[in-house]
This record gives sequence, structure tokens and C-alpha cells, in this order.
Amino acid sequence: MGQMSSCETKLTQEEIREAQDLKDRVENEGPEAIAKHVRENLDRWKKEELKIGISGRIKTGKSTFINAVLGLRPNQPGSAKSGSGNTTQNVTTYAHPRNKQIVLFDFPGVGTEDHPKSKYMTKVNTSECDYFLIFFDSVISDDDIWLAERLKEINKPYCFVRSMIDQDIQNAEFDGKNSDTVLEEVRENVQTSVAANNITRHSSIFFISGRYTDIGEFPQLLTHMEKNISSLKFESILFSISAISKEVIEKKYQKLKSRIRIVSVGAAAISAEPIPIIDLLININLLIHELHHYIDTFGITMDKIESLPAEVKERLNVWSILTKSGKALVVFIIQQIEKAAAVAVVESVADFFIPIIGSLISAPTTYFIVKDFLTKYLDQMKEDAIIVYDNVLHAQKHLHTDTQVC
Ligand SMILES: Nc1nc2c(ncn2[C@@H]2O[C@H](COP(=O)(O)OP(=O)(O)O)[C@@H](O)[C@H]2O)c(=O)[nH]1
Ligand SMILES: [Mg+2]
Repeated sequence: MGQMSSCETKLTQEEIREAQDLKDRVENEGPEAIAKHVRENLDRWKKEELKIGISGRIKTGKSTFINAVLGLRPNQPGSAKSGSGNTTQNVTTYAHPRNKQIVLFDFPGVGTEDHPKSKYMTKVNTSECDYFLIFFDSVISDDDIWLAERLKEINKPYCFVRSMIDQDIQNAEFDGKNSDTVLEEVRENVQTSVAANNITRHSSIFFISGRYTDIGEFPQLLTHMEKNISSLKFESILFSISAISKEVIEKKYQKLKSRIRIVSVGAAAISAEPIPIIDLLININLLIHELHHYIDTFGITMDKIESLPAEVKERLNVWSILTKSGKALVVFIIQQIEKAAAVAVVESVADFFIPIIGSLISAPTTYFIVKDFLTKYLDQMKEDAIIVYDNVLHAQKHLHTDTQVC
């Protein structure tokens, strides 16, 4: 039983308390109710509303950025119209196609004829947004600063965004300059005007590309958002946006990793009052729920995989899960768990001799089996997400066009 006691000591006090609480609930409400409770806890972000306000003059890259966040190309249904002719006279709202609770507001720029400062804050309901981005091009205008001041007054988190950094890099390359220092140079140029103003001096400014989201400070922008909105709202945006860069994949991975504990503690509680077979199946459904969430979050869809060359496809781990459903998937997971269990309980004599299929394994052992199982699959799916990104999304960048990489 050496392994058992070491397992127990590895659980934190908080986890033991949580498991105990869930175990009591299992006794009172039954294991299915607990699984539902765990799933609801994991899915709380889906109910969270997130409203993002976007303002700035025309042609500062707002529509392109909106499409990147929505995961849409220009001209796809539901996308923001990009380019000339779109003056965004009124507020246009865009619901995220993968999560209708996320809405982007394309606000008209301040100071235009239709939206003078005097009427802006009443006409444009900025206060309902959770977070605000003010786009600018060469310099931050007085109108932009005015808006930032108003947002500050109502304690609304915001940042300034200078997009199209890819163009600056391309220009530098063309001019035979060192493209590595471009971002710093652009920042310095802006900084000179920024330093003169009290508001901009204390504001965050991010230099990004809405067209090529793996260039520039998109990850830093996300981190700023993370610090300034609730963690559930951030979870919502992180799980809904496409895997638009390796940094975003990494952020998604970290967030997904933090959920493993919740599932493991839940599964442990469910197997604490074992009803042979039933508790195992309930736990397997929890695992399937989580695995599908990994696939959705990383956006490893069948159509993206289909477009990969055969030798790349063969390298993907996710294949074994994506191609199975129903009973076949349950059987596959049981087989995987048996493998994991054989490793996890190898020193645990009592558990070792009890057939896994009856799932009369102790709660701490279940905790570690589930934790190892999910960690392994999450790691594998992150690898897959990077392979898909490199082959499908990144490749699109080198196609000619104006198309959004998403
Ligand atoms: N190279 C490059 N072009 C961009 C980028 N963002 C926008 N554009 C282009 O700049 C023009 C204006 O962009 P748009 O998003 O419509 O700006 P908006 O008027 O502020 O909504 C369009 O032709 C876009 O394709 C970017 O990050 N890089
Ligand atoms: Mg626009």
C-alpha cells in the first residue's frame, strides 16, 4: 500500500476538502448529480457575457482585428467589412460565431461629424463594455486621448492599439534595415508623443498585426485583458478565439491544464462510493467531455486535418479520438485508462488485484489516474494544435493575399 499513502500525501488540503465535500454529495445525491455539478463548474465560462468595445479612426485596422478575434475572413458571413467605404457611422455589433456571449462593438471614431465629443458618451454606450481598445495609426490623437480620459473616469479598462506592424516590418526589409528592431523603433516614435501626455503615459499600448496575428504583441494584449477582466470572462475569450498563434495555443493550454484538478477531484469523489461499472462510465463521460473541450479549444477540426499531407496527418495524436464516437470511444478510453492504471497502481497491491473494469479503485488512485490521463492527452493535443497551426494556418500567410489568418 506504499503507493496509496504517497498518493494521499500528495493531495493538497484544499483538494481533500473538495473531494470530501463532493463525496458527501455523492452519498446524498448520487454520482450522476456530482458529475453534472463538475461539468457545470467546468462550463461556467459559457454563461459569461463579454463585451469588447473597439474605437478609433477609420483605416486603423479595427475591422481586420475584429475578424481575427471572430476567426472569420473578410467577406465571410458575420465578418466585419474591411477596407474603403466603411466609415462605421454607427455602432456595429459582432457576436462571436463560436460563442454568442462574446460581442464586439465597433464604435465610430470620436470627433467625426456625426459623433462630436459632446454627444459621444451618450450616443455610444461605452459603459456597457467590459474592456475597450482604442486603435490609432501614426499618433494618438487628441480625440483618442479624450476617450481614454472618459473611460478612466468610469473605471473602464482600456488599451491603445497600433495595428499593421507587419507592414512596418515589410517596409524595413524592403529598405534593407534590420527588421528585428522595427517594433522598438515604432514604439519609440509613438512614445515621444505619448510621454507628453499624462493619460497616454500611464496607458498600455500594444503593437500588433490584425492580419498576421503571430507578429507583434497580440499575446501581451491578451495578458492585459486577462489582468483587467474577470477570470471567467477571460476564460470565455481564450476558449473561443482561434489558435491564431503559438502563444495563444500556449495560453489555451495553461488554462486547460488548470481544469484537470477539478475533473480529477470530481472523478475521485465519484469513485469514493463505487457502484461498479456505473461510476466508471460516469467518470469516462467526464473524460470525454474534457477531451472534446480540448479539441474544440485548440480548433483541431476534421476539415483542417483533412487538408494536411498524409505524413503530417499520421503524426497527429488526436486521430484516435476524433475518429471514434459512442461505444467505440468509451472502449478506447477504458483501454487507455487500464494502461494508465497499470502504471499508477503498480505498487498498490490492493488496487492492482481488483479488476479495473469494476472500478473498485480507491478515490486517491482514481485522482492520479485521471490526472495522468488528462495531462497526457492535453499535452498530445497541444502538440497536434502546433502541427495544425504550422501546416494549415501558418501556410496561409504565404498565400498572396489580404486574407485573414485565422
Ligand atoms: N498589412 C496589414 N494590413 C491591414 C492590417 N489591418 C488592416 N489592414 C488593411 O488596412 C485597411 C483598413 O483596415 P480596416 O480593418 O478596414 O480598418 P478600419 O477602418 O479601422 O476598420 C484594409 O485594407 C485592411 O486589409 C494589418 O494588420 N496588416
Ligand atoms: Mg472598419
